[in-house]
Amino acid sequence: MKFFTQLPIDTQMNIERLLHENDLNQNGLIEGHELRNILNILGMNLTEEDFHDAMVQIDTDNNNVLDMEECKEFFALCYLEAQD
Ligand SMILES: [Ca+2]
Ligand SMILES: [Ca+2]
Repeated sequence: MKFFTQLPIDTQMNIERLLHENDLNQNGLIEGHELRNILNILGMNLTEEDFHDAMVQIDTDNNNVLDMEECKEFFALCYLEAQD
């Protein structure tokens, strides 16, 4: 959680809400189609190739599932990069 905890608390809450609202089957994991929804909401329209790269980048423990912690870190990094 090295990036996520650097965010303002309201931004942390926004990211958590976004993830939970888009965890459509409420299994605590973000599947590919759920990630697509989130990226669309954020206005990030990635190509298939970039989308695949993002999924690989998010899955930091390489177990082929994206959990909430991994997704929080990814979106925190996106947010922090957008601030520069
Ligand atoms: Ca899910
Ligand atoms: Ca994972």
